[in-house]
Amino acid sequence: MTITITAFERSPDGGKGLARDTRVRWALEEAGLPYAVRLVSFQAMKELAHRALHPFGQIPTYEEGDLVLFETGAIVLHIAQRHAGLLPADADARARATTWMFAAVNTVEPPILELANAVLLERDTTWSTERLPRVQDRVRDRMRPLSEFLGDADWLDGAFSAGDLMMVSVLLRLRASGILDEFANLAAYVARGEARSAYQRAFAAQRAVNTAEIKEG
Ligand code: GTB
Repeated sequence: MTITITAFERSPDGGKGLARDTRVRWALEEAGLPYAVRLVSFQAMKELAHRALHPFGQIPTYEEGDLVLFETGAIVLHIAQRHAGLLPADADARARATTWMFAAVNTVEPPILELANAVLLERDTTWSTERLPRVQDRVRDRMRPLSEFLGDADWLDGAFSAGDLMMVSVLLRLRASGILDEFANLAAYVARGEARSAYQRAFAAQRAVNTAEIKEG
């Protein structure tokens, strides 16, 4: 059955792979699944046709026959539960890998998003300079224990899993701030994720979209 995802017609990051379709592409590549991509403009995302797929008018979405999903955590979990390569066979290890997926989107990603918003949207405010260090420290408050937990292991819980895929995807957004490099083992962990051939294919696919010449008309 054909899998179709949606992605930005043109990502604001110009192809750095930070938009969330990259993590879905990565999961599909890890699972060896072919997929199609429907590109949507910011305007189209807010129209009824897209909101029938995504109530909040965002990307990515995931269609597989009659099944329509949104939320990258749910999409990656769906892929991982039905295809080999992203979750361990042992039931307890599967539960732990799923826990790391939730930790990535629920515990680690929120302060990283807060930081991105502070930098992108609040720079012109009078209180930005005062607030920014506090927001950065809230990110460090998550990075420190994560770094301690990972230690010198390659992945969070044994072999690479969907938990690592989500965590690396979340941490990638932190690179530009310099905070990722304050934690050498986490920077190396992210680099290990990016070095995977499945990630490379996912990254190249989204980059091709975002660096292609814009067609007129
Ligand atoms: N929790 C949802 C999920 O995980 O699927 C969040 C989905 C989401 O935030 N989607 C964003 C979106 O559609 C794109 S990824 N935004 C448009 C809107 O809300 O109107 C977020 C994103 C956008 C741009 C960059 N960038 O340029 O660096 C990075 C990440």
